[in-house]
Amino acid sequence: MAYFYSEPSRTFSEYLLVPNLTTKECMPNNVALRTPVVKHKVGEKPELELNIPVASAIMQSVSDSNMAIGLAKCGGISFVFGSQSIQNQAEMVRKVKKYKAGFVASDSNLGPDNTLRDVVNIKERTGHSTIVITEDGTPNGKLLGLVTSRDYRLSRASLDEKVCEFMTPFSQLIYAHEGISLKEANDMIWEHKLNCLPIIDNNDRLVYLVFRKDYDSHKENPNELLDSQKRLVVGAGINTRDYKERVAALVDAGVDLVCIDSSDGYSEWQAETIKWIKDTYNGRVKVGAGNVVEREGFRYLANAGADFIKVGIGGGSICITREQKGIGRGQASSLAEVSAARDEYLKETGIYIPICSDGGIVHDYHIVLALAMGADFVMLGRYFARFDESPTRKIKVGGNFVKEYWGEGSNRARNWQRYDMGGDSKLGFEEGVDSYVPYAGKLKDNLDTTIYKVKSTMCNCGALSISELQQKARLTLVSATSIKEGGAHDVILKENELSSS
Ligand code: RVP
Repeated sequence: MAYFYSEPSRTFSEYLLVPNLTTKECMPNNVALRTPVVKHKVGEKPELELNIPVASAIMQSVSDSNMAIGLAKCGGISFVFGSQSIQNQAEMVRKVKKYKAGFVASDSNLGPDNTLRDVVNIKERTGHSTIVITEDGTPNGKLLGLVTSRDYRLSRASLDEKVCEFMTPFSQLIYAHEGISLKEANDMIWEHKLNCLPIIDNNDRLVYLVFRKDYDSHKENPNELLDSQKRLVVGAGINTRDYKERVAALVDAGVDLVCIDSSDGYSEWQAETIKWIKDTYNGRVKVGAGNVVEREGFRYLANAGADFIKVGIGGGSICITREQKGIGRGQASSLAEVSAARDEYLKETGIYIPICSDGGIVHDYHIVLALAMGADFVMLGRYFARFDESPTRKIKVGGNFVKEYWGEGSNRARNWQRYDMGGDSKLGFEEGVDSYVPYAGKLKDNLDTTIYKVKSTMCNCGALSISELQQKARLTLVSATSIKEGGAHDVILKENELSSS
């Protein structure tokens, strides 16, 4: 006879945290959110940790190199989407690893024979007023000069004037050679009163630019997640089909860890993939697996050697797996069972395997609930899709700006490997939708507020770290009536009054 769970499947919005004593040192500034990402022996330092407990989803509409750079600067990690060619994905990873805080690849480049008209156009397109002039007009061509707004007067000059006639030529430029540290570059910027310092190689080819304002922005990101060589940390999604070639290319590009991306991870395909990665790279390449929603799935992937395990089936905002296939489980019930299984495994083996709560985070407080329920970090798609840094188009719909956001199981992404059951190489039916999310601006501005809220709630719970929260948290189920009580109620909201008048 089929097994029936005695408890209903529960999700985040059905729970609240009950405060504990807030001691005087429980202030948001004192809360540390550093959290492990990979398994480790108890008492030992994990090889990889995050500075804030958030990851961006392995999705075309969320995690490209731009998002990965933005999120790593804030202390989290992106998993660059795997539903693209191996070469493109490796290129995205390489771009993140090459990114040096403060050192930027020039995106406004022209050749000496371009005209002032081209300068005006490029300035309009990129919004940048420093234009690099290279022999072939590429970002890494031989440096011939710079054009800034101080080099021309639009009211007097002809738009047909050639760049080589008014640029500041190489002979008059202050520049530096590759290998210079950010601090040294910054000293030169101050000493020579520059706005921009070009960095060139031994053949006078442009490598990077360092801007005065970028050095300041570096200081604004004290949580930056860096590897031992001070490069940003980045992850990548893989599948259980082409993993041999894909992992090799990603490792070559410098990826810090990979994660098998699947809607249902309790499978022999995943165990085989993990084993191959562990054997081939002598355990050096870290691999996450999932997704699972209960104890057996967790134990299966733990025994297979997974470094972290993702939890959640069918809870994603764009996910229709539950409707299409009738599989899944409420995210809170899944997390409660999997974190209990993790603790059981820890007791038996002395090894801690981090778990990641993936999908269904709607409100910021859901993040604290997920952590309190045992997650070490959370993965978010919808949340990050709303920001400038996500790879999708920003458009105006009904007078409001929105960004596109589509599921990996939608016809748009056609990521059949994620839903692979070992048959034909195609997406048999849709498990995701194509949608819009409200545009929300810059990642950092939003994430700063979210993290501040997370820390504040932790203070209410008397916890200064995630592990303390997990030990101390007291969770209560809420009735439908008390959920209503939690929002503004029995008042006339001024916003509504104004908008309807
Ligand atoms: P959300 O943050 O609620 O938007 O959920 C994101 C998660 O949804 C992803 O990390 C992934 O696990 C899942 N997903 C991605 N595509 C689809 C789908 O098409 N069904 N689901």
